[in-house]
Amino acid sequence: MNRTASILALILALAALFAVSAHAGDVATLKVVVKDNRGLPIQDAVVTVFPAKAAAPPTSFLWPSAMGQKDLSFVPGTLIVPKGTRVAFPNFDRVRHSIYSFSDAAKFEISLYGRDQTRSQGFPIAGNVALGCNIHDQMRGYIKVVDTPYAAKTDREGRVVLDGLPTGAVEVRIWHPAAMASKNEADHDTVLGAGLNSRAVVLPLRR
Ligand SMILES: [Cu+2]
Repeated sequence: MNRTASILALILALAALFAVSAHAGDVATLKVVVKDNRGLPIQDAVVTVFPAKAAAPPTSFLWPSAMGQKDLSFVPGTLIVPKGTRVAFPNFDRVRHSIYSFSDAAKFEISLYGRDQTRSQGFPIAGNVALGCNIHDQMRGYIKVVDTPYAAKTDREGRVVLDGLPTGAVEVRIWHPAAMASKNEADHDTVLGAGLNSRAVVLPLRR
């Protein structure tokens, strides 16, 4: 390799390195651990993140947009879907169910339907939907209809990790059906730096 070619190769290598680091500098990962006021982890809290510069709404998430009924329970119990999604309600039980919601984000009632049948319902408005069954009073399910691509629910350790966020100011909202907050949702403003950001949040619950 002659001298000019070596210098050119060095410049190209530096340019590539700069491009990688500049790109990494724009991306944040947010880890949130949600605990109640007794210090116990909260499972199935929904964490949504809203950057100052609004992100394009999501079209889908990695999990299916379905809320089954199995052993007289809604499964998965808490479901996150993008605004505008049609959610399937497959019935895996031997008995019939009749699902309803009185919530502002979606008022509907699905008449009785039986085993191995399914019904679906559209959710065009972002918000919180509480599901019930006309036959089984104890059945409770929740659908969180979101208009941000940054959304996930906490695991058994109360933990959630959201990747691919922009750096800078964001609003973090944490929702749980028993949260003692307006509309069961607490808001936290924070600023994300490049790479991993960890936040611990206390969300008091009604017990
Ligand atoms: Cu039922």
